[in-house]
Amino acid sequence: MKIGITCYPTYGGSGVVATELGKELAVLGHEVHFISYALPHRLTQFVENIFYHEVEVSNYPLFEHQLYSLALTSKMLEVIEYEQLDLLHVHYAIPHATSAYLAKQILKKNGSDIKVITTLHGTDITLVGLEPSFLPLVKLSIEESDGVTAVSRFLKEKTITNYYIDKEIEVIHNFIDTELFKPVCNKQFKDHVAPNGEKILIHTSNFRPVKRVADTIRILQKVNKVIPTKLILIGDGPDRSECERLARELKLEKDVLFLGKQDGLENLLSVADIFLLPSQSESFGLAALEAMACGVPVISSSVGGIPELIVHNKTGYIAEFADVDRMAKYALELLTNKKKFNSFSKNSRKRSVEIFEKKLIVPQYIQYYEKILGQ
Ligand code: GMT
Repeated sequence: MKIGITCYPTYGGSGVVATELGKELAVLGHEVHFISYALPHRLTQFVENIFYHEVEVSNYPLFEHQLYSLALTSKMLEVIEYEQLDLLHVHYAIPHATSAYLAKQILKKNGSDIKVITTLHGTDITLVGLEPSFLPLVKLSIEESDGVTAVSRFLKEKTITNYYIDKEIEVIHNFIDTELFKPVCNKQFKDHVAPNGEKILIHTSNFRPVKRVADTIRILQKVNKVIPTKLILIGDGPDRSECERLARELKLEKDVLFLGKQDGLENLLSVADIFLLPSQSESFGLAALEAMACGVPVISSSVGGIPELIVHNKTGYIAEFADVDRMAKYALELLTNKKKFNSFSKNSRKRSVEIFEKKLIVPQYIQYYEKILGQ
């Protein structure tokens, strides 16, 4: 197949899923054309069968705001026509599904067509998409897609109820390369973070309010009173300064390491004892899956699609959203019970390999492509 993929090229779960999917499709012999405003950050080296088409946006002085969505439609049309694409797979509804819808309409006018598949990832449905300025467009673009997938059962239900959409939505969970993300020994990094053998908590995200990163610092404060513990925070975003301030205010600045954006997470996650995900909303939790594949148990809030990933009391613990006391209690339970910790760590790795390995999930996308192309 010749597949066009549009996604956000920056850090963020939807871009990671789209890029890893494209890479695996290419390995399986398909031709993949990425269409975006920058090279996706996980596309780090040359891969045969993968092509990148950059969207150029006009800077015409009359336009106070850049018209990216429209420029994207034009680039989609160009790539569909010249590369003879079979289908266009867009990740994150806003604005990608709308740009694809427009491209499809233009093709129709010219007596041609392209199958469009939209994958819903999370905040495009649960947060931004609900804003009055986006809602009608998101609804239309989903309804007019030839196929729609969601990354969890939770997200599928939310889409149907929030947007009154009467359409089949296929659930295809996030996936992970368990040969890349696996338990590794990184003694140098571990000694750097915890020179006196302290326990290690870790969290990775884009520091948006929805992630509640400050909760991870409050959990550390409680755990640290019982067991010497460090907290590694990876990523950057709007809440980072506030979190740095909180760490100083709680006199934890020596125990919280802000690493900023990092590549090569697979070499860092394994040093941790527990991954924290206290999000307010989370359609799946790819970051937690990455940790689980590295054998790191996860303590998270009980929101969104997280219970589809984490099995309470087996691979980790799930607590009420914002219940920092309980999350700290769970962390202490794991950090003080070696047998339980080892079992949770083993179960986490096993679950990632047996259910969410990319070799199991990517074929679900291929089957879905074939189904939509056959309609
Ligand atoms: O919140 C993020 O980290 C980014 C966001 C995105 O769409 O780029 O992530 C969403 O998509 C991921 C991949 O499908 C999911 O694993 C995340 O749970 C989801 N984030 C939220 O729902 C908040």
